[in-house]
Formats: sequence, structure tokens, C-alpha cells
Amino acid sequence: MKVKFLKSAPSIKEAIEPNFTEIALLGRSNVGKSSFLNSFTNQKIAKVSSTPGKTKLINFFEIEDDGKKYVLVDLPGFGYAKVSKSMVKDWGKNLDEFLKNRFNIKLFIHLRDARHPDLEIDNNVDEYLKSFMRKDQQLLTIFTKIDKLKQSELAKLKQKYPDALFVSNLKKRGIKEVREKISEILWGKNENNKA
Ligand SMILES: Nc1nc2c(ncn2[C@@H]2O[C@H](COP(=O)(O)OP(=O)(O)OP(=O)(O)O)[C@@H](O)[C@H]2O)c(=O)[nH]1
Ligand SMILES: [Mg+2]
Repeated sequence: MKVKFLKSAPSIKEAIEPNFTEIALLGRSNVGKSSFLNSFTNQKIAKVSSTPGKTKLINFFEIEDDGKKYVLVDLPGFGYAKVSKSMVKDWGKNLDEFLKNRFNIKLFIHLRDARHPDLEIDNNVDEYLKSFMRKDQQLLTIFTKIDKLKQSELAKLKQKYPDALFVSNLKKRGIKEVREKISEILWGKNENNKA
């Protein structure tokens, strides 16, 4: 997998041209979005921090995997602790328009903290995305920080969210499954899709 940093945009008005299939990465501040980017790409491309709300910019990364290119859009983390009814209010109108109108987004990845699986703000985000998602788009939930759970807690979470994936950026667990799932969603099932 080759990764190229393309751009940090302070606002969505400065987004890159929509020339490739895109994945939009969403998650609450501190959920481990930057860490996930690093473990997913196996490169130190994003800054990890213990202060929530670090990533304020919209970062565009070009990924080349098995000869196929796509763009990963790393969106600013939303409402740390704060519960917001309206994502428009939380993120601003421009980001809302971007998510709704960007035709080349094929996949929304929603990162959730395995220790806090049922936060209202995360449920709101799912509801929000589903309210406008097109037929050619998918939503993938990935729980982070599973190293913080006991085996039994993880088993329960998997039972509750059978379609989700589960990772530890710290222990590099579940990353291969994420790569396989993404390539299946973007390019379809393929016998040659070896991770
Ligand atoms: N135990 C554990 N800690 C993690 C994991 N992923 C991230 N962290 C920690 O969680 C904190 C936040 O990680 P970041 O990757 O910076 O989170 P972020 O979502 O990018 O945060 P902001 O950009 O500030 O919104 C850091 O202290 C990370 O080391 C994980 O899988 N397991
Ligand atoms: Mg970050």
C-alpha cells in the first residue's frame, strides 16, 4: 500500500478535485482517528495526541493499493463529550454540504470507541448519514481501542454489532480485516484480494 499526503484544507471549500473514489473517515475527537490512519496505512502520516480535538483540518490522502487508487478524507473530529442534535451545528454548513453532495464518496467509515459503544452523539451520526446516503454508498462502523476490553466485553460488543469491525491501534489488531473489507466494498469480492 502506497500513501501520499495530498492536502490539508482549512475548510471544505478548498477540497481537492473529486477525481477519485473517496472514503470519508468520521469519528468523535479522541476516538483514535489519527492512530487508525497510521495503523491502516502502516505509516506515520497523522499526528496522534492526548489532547482531544487536535485534527481541525480536512486531510486528503491518496492511497494506492494493488494498483487501485482512492482518496481517504480525514474529517475533523466532532463534539468531544458534547452531545449535539444537529451535525450541521457541530460541523458547520460547509461540511454538511460536502458530505451530502460529494458524489465520489463511496464509503463512510465511522470510528467508535469500544469502551463507549452507545454514545448518543455516535448514534446521531449514524442517523444523520443514513438520512442522505445514496444506494451506491456504504457505512462501515469500526470500533477502536478494543485492547481496553475484556474478552467477554468484546464478545458482547461483536454480538451487538455483527456488521462492525474491531481494531486496536495500539496492538495492531483487526487491521488486516479492515483492509480486506474496504477493498471488498470499493472493488468487490476478488479471489486475488490478498491482504
Ligand atoms: N489503548 C488504545 N489507545 C488508543 C488506540 N487508538 C488511539 N489511542 C489513543 O487515544 C488517544 C487519541 O488518539 P488520536 O489518534 O490522536 O485520536 P483522534 O481521534 O485523532 O483525536 P483528535 O484528532 O484529537 O480528535 C491517544 O492517546 C492514542 O494513543 C487504541 O486502539 N488503543
Ligand atoms: Mg486526530
